[in-house]
Amino acid sequence: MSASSEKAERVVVIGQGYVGLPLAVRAAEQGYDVLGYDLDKARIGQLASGSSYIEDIPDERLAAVVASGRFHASSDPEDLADFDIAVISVPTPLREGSPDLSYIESSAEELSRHLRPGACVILESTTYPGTTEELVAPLLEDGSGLKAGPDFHLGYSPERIDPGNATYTLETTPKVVSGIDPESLERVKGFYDRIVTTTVPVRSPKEAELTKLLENTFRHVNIALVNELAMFARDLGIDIWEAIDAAESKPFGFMPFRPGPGVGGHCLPIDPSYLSWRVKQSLGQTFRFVELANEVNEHMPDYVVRRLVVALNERGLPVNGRRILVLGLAYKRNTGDDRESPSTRIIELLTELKADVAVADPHVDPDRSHATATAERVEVTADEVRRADAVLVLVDHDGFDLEMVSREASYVFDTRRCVTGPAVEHL
Ligand code: SAJ
Repeated sequence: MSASSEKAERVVVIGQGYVGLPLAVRAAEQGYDVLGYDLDKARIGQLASGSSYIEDIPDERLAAVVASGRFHASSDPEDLADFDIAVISVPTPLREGSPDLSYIESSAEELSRHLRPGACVILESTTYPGTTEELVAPLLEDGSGLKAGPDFHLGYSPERIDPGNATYTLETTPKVVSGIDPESLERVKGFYDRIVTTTVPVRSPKEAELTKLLENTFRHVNIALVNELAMFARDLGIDIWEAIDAAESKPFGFMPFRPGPGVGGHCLPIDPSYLSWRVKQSLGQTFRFVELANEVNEHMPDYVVRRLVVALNERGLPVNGRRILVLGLAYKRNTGDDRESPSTRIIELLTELKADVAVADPHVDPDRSHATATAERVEVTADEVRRADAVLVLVDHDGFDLEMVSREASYVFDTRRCVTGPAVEHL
């Protein structure tokens, strides 16, 4: 279909976050008539004015599709009417350790009121295998009186957005696609073939749902492996960092992961638990790798604090009243996202020990921080470093002047092996 000759297909993308907005903008650029839908009215206002709050979408790209008339933003559910293709890209958090699919449910219910014969619904949110067919399909059918398959297409395609990754973008990252029947798969694949370079069809939504969880559980388990190994290697007097660097020289059969202060972000601390929950709920079995990985990774903040306490104790300094300069609030380097960041737990623990905690992170906007722990926010100056009894490096942001830190600090505990010097200890 040429964009000029026939009426553009209408696409609605529910959820305009780090997944939904790039998809909506790309679809508009590819000639679809796109509605970016989100409940957050402030976000909608920003989008309508061409102001992007997602680092992967610069204002210029957003403003161009707004000006083209192919992208509109709305929080009014009535604007979901007449869609040909609807994509659900809403959060799937954990609530007390169990999946919370309430955003998917409300999105499906909203869509069902506007679902027409021949339309297509695609779920992108990360969730346990079975969600598309056992939860979303019935909600769409109940609200519309239509039948998934014969009356409308339905499929699942996991998101693989890595915020800030300039190499692997939405367009250049292969996209796994699926449908509840061959016609749905063909329709879902056809949509993404216009959005990304490579699509990867699988036999059903369950395989696609599991693919995403496998990808992130693989990382979570391997990070836990090196975290547990780091603790043992320390007690055995072995440099784990050097061993990992050496193992990385193996050109096949090895993939390096490195120890850290814990695992944060919106993916790894959450996605694997969707898998273990499903196994428990459906089979009554315990997914031991996930449970163990959670246990090890969640223990790292306690381990980091204990190492710091011991180091201060060796210098005759009780933690109580000590000035600790924490470098890094974000969950990983060069990002401003501090969701589930281990830094939060570490700051809480140090505060409970009555340390005088100061935090520096140029990437994390204090007004948008999710950190529950309150601590003084400072710049990383030589004065602040000299004033501290210990500098605790939790995130290896490129913007930190680590040469100065190494030169001026009386003691540094570096959990990312990004600082060297006589006063520096590594995790
Ligand atoms: N981490 C370690 N050691 C490692 C790698 C990560 O401690 O060797 C920690 C990080 O510091 C962070 C957490 O784990 O706190 C998660 O790090 P991550 O590198 O997995 O980053 P995420 O959570 O942003 O993962 C995303 C994922 N992308 C999607 O789910 C679409 C993941 O699949 C990507 O592989 C990853 O980005 C990436 O490669 O950047």
